[in-house]
Amino acid sequence: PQTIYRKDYLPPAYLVETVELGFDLDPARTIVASRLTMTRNPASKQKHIELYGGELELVALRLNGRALTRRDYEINGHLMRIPNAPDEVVLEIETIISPEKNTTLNGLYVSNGNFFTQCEAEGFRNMTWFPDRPDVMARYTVMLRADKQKYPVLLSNGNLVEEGELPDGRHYAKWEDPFKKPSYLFALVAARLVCQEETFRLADGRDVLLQVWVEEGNLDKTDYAMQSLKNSIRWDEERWGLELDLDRFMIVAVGDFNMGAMENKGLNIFNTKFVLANPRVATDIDYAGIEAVVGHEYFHNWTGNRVTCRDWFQLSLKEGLTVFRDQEFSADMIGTDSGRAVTRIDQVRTLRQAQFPEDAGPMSHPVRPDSFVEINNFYTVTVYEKGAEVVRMYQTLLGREGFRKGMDLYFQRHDEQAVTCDDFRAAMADANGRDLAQFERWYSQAGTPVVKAETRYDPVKKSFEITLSQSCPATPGQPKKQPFHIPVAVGLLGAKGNDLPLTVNGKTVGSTTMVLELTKARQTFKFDGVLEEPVPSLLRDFSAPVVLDYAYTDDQLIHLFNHDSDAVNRWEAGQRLAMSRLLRLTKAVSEGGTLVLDETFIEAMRKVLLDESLDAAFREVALLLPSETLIAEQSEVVDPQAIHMARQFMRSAIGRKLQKDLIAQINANQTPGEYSPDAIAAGKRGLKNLCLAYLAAAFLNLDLAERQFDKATNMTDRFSALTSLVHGESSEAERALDTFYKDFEGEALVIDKWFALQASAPRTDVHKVRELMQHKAFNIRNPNRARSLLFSFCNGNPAQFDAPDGSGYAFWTEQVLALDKLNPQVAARLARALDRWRRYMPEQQDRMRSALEQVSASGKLSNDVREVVTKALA
Ligand code: HT7
Ligand code: ZN
Repeated sequence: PQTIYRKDYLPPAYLVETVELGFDLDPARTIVASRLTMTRNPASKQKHIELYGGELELVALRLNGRALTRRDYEINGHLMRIPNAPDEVVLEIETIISPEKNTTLNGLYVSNGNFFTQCEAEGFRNMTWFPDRPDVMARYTVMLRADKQKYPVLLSNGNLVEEGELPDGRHYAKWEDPFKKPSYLFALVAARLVCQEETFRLADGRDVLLQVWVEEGNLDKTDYAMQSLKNSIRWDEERWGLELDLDRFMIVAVGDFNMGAMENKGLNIFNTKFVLANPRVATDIDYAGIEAVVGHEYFHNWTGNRVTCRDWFQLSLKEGLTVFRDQEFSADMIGTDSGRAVTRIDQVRTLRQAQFPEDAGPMSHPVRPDSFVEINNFYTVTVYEKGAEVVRMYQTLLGREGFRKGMDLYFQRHDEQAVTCDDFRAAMADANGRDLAQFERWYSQAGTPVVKAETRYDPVKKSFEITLSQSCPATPGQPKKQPFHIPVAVGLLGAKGNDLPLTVNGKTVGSTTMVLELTKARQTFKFDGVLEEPVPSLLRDFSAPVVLDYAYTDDQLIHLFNHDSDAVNRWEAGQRLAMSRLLRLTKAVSEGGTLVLDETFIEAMRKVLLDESLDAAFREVALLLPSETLIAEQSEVVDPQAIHMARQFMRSAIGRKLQKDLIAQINANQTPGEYSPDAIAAGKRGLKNLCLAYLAAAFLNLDLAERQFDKATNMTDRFSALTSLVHGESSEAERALDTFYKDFEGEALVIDKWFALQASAPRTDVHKVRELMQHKAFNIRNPNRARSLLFSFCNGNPAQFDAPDGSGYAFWTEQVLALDKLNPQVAARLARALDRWRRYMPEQQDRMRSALEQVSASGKLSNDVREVVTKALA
């Protein structure tokens, strides 16, 4: 397979002004007609037209009215070249495709009898030959024709300009998108669907039509998505001055989808998981996911659609920025400082759980990658979540106002353009008169920087010095790194837990948190007038995506855990206390030592559990232990079974020692009455259900879980209770699983939960997973279902997946190969489960490597999977 390099970027030889598309829709044989008006691009030296095409039957190709023969163009793989074309071109193309055979869900495909498209990144070329690259932006008109009975709803981007009847029971709809867009934002839907719709008034007084389209039985699950859409529109107006630019905005839910959702202009297509919710079927986490993803896709309308990416290396330009925007949206929707803090803690957890390992593994890449084989492999936590952290750092460095000025300038300069991450950085720098040249390294250097802190208190001079030094581990292709521009937010705590005033160079800092700008390999920052020896609170609000190395004592951590005014660092102190113990316990398990958990830790946990001055949501995250993956990342050599046993030991010790308090909190955090997904109620449920889980870990009070399972009136409580019964190995677990299945047999998203819970249960081994694969409800072709069983086992049940006999890896090999034949994008994601194989014990490494080699040796591998396994083995 061919590697594509960022440095090889060339502007397109031809620009496309208008695109007229006609689709005669038929599952077996769809005819796609396209008419492109093109002009030679003065910015290009190339002389030929370049078009990309996938598996297409080419029926006709005409240039300025003349039919082209095979001698008039060359096809090389997926690239067609038409040499010696005139400056002005009208190109007419007719292709035939078979959507029902498209199992990749990339391009035009059929899901449950309906037609949908997915064009990002390069799916458009699976419908017709086209200069399918994001810097070719054109105006689209689309004519859809289909059987009226089977496909009564015909949707595409922009505005509906005409519809009517055709002979033979067919009908048509014509759509026009008034804005220039790249082909990856094209979409069509032809389906039997129903919608919830509403007219909504924008800030400028215009009325727009909002629609949420779903299958008929799901109309009772669209309220929250609609509400989230309205909140998103309002928030984008208020926070950024950005208005909806269309007269109608549609969301369509589909059950077969490779990712979460897609921001097609005016016609967002969503995985049902991020649309459908009512209290009976959706958990608090599902509700939060819907709000975030509806927001995310809507916000792309400006950050991604109006201003798009020049090439796919710039993906984080739209994704990092839009994740940052959806994070801020979710935080603002909660509204309280403590609620914001919990959302921030969740972001930090995701980053550490998924992005740090990626950055330290074989697929490590910069936020703006330099090369790729398959772009679909680069829709990663690095591009998305680390990218969002990079955007957040601009705001930390420039302040909220300065950041807003940068955003305004960005839109002013680049509306309806395809641009780069450098253009974004230039807008931020220019709007604020700042030099952000060094900040570029966040885009170009991979790896998680380590910031080492050393401190010195001088009791005579009353000064406190913080020396920060930075380093960054080598990553593939980048042995040496240059210093980053790192904002390190710090505060100092006095003995009573109060924030001390900060004075630098004789001047009082206006706030008790100060952002230090670390730009060199090593720098010392000095605070004066520090009257007592402080405990430093470093990297407040997780001000940069780095690992902080500071030799905190347990006493200092407990002080921060009890008092830090920065909630993220308060939580962080608890995580550090837990992690040091988990690592010690893991070692003790590996070496056959005795397992003990000190009272100091238990008492710290008890204190936070009982601290009524804290929101339940904060108490929940403060009591959550670092995951097995996180412990593995911090272990010198990974021993998955020891890690699991150590963590289980700690969970059951907490369950036993805090039993009475846990029961009291379960009682104190009931949420009777009508269900609401708001942060306070969700926080209470979260805390209550964590208490239930700790008791279950100690095999205690399972009757509480049983009762909650039987009585619950919402899915959060029902599913949490079921999880506790299964994890607590209750004698009622099987009955509950059966009841749950029967109650929700018709609800695909709930059945996904049913599979996922079993796949990640401590007792589920590979034989059980194979058994579940035989269940009539299992279907490997449906990505949600495949994720719920296969991914949950391979990524979410390490002690069983990494079984010493290698059975998990043999299973993984089989499933990656089976999936690859159907859906390479999904297969490649599963393939990444073995990324960190080099960190395991030698015998385990051998088994993992041989599984990777087996996949790699398969003759018929997609580029997607080939890239992942090749990099893992390199
Ligand atoms: N921008 C969207 C990306 C996406 C996607 C990418 C590859 C294959 C399938 C896909 N579905 C959606 C999603 C987003 O970030 O909003
Ligand atoms: Zn996105």
